[in-house]
Amino acid sequence: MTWLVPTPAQLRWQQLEFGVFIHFGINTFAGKEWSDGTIPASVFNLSELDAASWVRTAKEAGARYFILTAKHHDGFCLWPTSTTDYSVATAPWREGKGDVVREVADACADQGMGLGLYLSPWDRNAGCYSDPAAYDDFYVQQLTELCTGYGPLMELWFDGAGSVGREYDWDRIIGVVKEHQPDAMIFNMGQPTIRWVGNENGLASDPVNYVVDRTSDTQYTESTSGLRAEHYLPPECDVSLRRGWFWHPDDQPKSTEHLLAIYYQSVGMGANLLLNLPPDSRGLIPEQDSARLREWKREVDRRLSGAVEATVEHYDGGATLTFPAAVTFNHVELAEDLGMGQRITQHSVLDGEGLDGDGGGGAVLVEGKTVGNRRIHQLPVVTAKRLHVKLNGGGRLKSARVYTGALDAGVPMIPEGYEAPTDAPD
Ligand code: FUL
Repeated sequence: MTWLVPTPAQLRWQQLEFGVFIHFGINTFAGKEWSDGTIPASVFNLSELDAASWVRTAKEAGARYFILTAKHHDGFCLWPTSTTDYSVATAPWREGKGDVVREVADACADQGMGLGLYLSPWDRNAGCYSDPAAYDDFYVQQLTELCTGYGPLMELWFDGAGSVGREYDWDRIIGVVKEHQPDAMIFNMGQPTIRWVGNENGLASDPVNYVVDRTSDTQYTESTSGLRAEHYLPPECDVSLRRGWFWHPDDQPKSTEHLLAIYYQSVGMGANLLLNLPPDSRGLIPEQDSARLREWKREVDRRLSGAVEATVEHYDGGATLTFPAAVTFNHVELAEDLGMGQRITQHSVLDGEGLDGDGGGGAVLVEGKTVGNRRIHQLPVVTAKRLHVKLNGGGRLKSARVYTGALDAGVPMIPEGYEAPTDAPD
C-alpha cells in the first residue's frame, strides 16, 4: 500500500493550527451578510480603520495566520483593482486613495504574521459574471493583482457559496497561484491543497481524515465535488466569533465556554481553526470581542499548562509512555508522525501501571480515532507514571505529553441547538 504524504508546505500549514479570518467590506456598513452588488461604494466611509490593531488582536489570541476577504460575493474590492470601479478607489475612505489589502499586508509583515486572501469566485456586481469566459479573464486579473502586489501569501480562500453548478477555468486560475505564490495553500476549490471541514460551526468530527477523494462545497446546499483520486487535504474549521461573518450592531460574541469547546473540536482534533473576527463600521474590532478573545486565550493557556513530556517507546500495535515520575493530569496530548502519511485509525490510552507489576493497570482512560497533527483529550483527573497507547493502522506517535496545570477545568459544552445558519443569508 502506498500512503499519501503531506507536502512540506501542507505540514507547515497544519502546524500553524490557528488562523484569524476577517470579514470586512461593503456589508459591514449595511448590516448585510450577502449583499447583491448594488450598495454604492459611497457607504464605505470610516474614520478609524486600524489594520495593525486587527493583526495585533489576532496575534494576542495566538493566531499564526490571518485571512482577509479581499472581495466577498458582492464584488466590492478592498484594493484599488484595475478590473472594476466597485472598490475602495471610488469610496470616500481616504479620499479614494486607500487600500485595505495593503494596510493588512503591511501590518502582517511588520508583526510576522502569515497573510492569506479570500477572493470570492461568485461576484454579484461584475457585469461580465454571466459570460464565463469574460469573467474568467476578469477573475484571473484580480487574482494576479493580489498574488503579485502584496508580498508572500500563505493561503488563497476559494469559497464555493453561490457557485454550485458554475464551471470556472480552474486550470488557469490555479496557474496564477502556482506561478506567483507556489507555497500558498489552496482552499477547497480548483486544485485544493486543504479542504473545508464541511460546516461553519468550527467543528471537526472524529475521524478527521486527511486523505479524501471529495470535498463539500458550501453550507447552503448538499453539493460536493469529486477529486478524481484521493488527495492529502487536511481540513480547516471556519467559524465566526459572532453569529454573523460580517459585523452587525446587535450581534454578540460567542461565550468563552463555546469557544473552548470549538478549540477542543478543531485544533484538539487535528484540524486547523480559522476564527472570524468582524471589524465594525469604525474599522475596529469591538472591545467586547477582543476581551472575549483574551479570556478564551487565557483559559486555553491555563488548561494546556504544566506540560510533562513522555518518553515514547513503540512496540507492535502501540507505544508505552513513561514520565519522569508519577504525574497527576487531566489532559493527554498525542501527535502522529505525519511524515509517513496519516495512518492511525484508532487509539486507546490505558493506564500503564499494571505493567510495573502492581496489578492495577490496564483501564482505558480515553480513546478515539484520529491522532493526526495534535489530539488533545480532556479526561477525569488521574495519576500515573506510565501510560499505554494502543494504535491501530500502523502509524507512530511523534510525541506525547500530559498537562497538569488546570485540574479543576470543567468540560466545555456547545450551547444547545447552536448551529450556524444554513439558509442563504441576506
Ligand atoms: C460562506 C459565505 O457565503 C459566507 O458569507 C462566509 O464568507 C463564509 C466564510 O463562507 O460560504
